[in-house]
Amino acid sequence: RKLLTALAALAIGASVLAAPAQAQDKKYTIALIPGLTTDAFYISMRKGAEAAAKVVGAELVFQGAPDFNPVTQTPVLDAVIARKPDAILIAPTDKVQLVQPLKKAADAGIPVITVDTFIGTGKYQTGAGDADFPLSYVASDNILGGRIAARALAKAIDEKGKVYVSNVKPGISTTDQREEGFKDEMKNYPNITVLETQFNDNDANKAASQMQSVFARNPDLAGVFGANLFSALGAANGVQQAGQSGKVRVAAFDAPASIVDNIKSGLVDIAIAQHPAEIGYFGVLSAYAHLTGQSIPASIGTGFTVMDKSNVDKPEVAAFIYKE
Ligand code: T6T
Repeated sequence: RKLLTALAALAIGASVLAAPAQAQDKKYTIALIPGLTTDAFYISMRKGAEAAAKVVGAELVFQGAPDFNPVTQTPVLDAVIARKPDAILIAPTDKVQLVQPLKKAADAGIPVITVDTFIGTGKYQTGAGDADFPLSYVASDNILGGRIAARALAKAIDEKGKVYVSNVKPGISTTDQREEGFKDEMKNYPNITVLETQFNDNDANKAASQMQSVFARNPDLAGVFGANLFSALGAANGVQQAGQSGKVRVAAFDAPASIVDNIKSGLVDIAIAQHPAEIGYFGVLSAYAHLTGQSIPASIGTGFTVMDKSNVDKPEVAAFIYKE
C-alpha cells in the first residue's frame, strides 16, 4: 500500500510538473507599442524584443505611431487592444494621457508592462493611485542618466558657465526625469548657471534653431544637454551651425550612429547610450514569465554605456550604438 501511495503521489507531482510544459506549448502574441516607429532607440528595442520572442516561441507584433504623441499613440493602442494580444508592452508617450487608454487594456484582461517610459508615478502594483495597474516597468534609470550628463558636461566646461537643457515636452516620464537629475546634480556646481529649458516637441530642427537663439541671447553659453536623441542631435547641429563646435560643449542622451559621428568629430563630448535592446528583451521575458504563471518584479532597471572619443571605437562600447 505504501508503494501505491508513493506512486500516486509521484503521479500527482508529475502532472503538476507537466503543467508549465503544456503552457509553454501555447504560442503567445506579445504586442510592443513604441513611442514612435522611426526612432533608432525603439528600432533597437524591437530587435531585443524579437530575440526574446524567438527564445520563448512567442510572436512579437510591433505597431506604433509615426510621431511621439499621445494623440497618435492612443488609436494605435486601441487597435492593438482590439486584436486581443496576450500581453502589451508599451512606451507611453505621456504620464497622464495614456492612463485611461491603458486601463481599457487592463480591463479587457490584457496584462500591461511599460517599457522605457511609465504612467502615473511609475510605482506599479502598490494599490495606490489609479495608474499602478501595469505589472512592471522595464527601463533605464533616467534620473541617474541626467546626473551622469550633468557631471560630464560640468567637467567639459571646467565647472563654470551657462548651460541649458534641450528637451522634448513636459509630461514624458523619461525626459522629465533626465532634466530633474541633471538640474539636481548641477546644484553641486556653484559656478554653473542652468538657463531655462527649451522644449522642441521631438523636432531636431526646432532644437537646432532654439540652440542658436539661446546662443544669440547668451554669447557666453558654455554647454547644452540634449535630453533625448532628437534634442541632442538638434542641439549639436545648432552648435555647428553657430560655428561653435568644440566651444559650446554638448552632452547627449542616446546613441544613434549620427551622434557617434559627432563624438568622433568633436562636436559632441559624451553620449549616454541606453540599452534599448535589453529593455525589449527583458520586457518580452517578463510578459512571458507572467503568462506562464511566474511572478515578475514591478520594476526592472537596465543599464547605460557612456560613450566618448576615448572609448567609442572599442567593440564592447560600439555594440551599444543604436541600430537603424
Ligand atoms: O530617449 C529615448 C527614449 O528613452 C525617450 O523616452 C524618448 O526619446 C527616445 O526615444 C529617443 O528619441
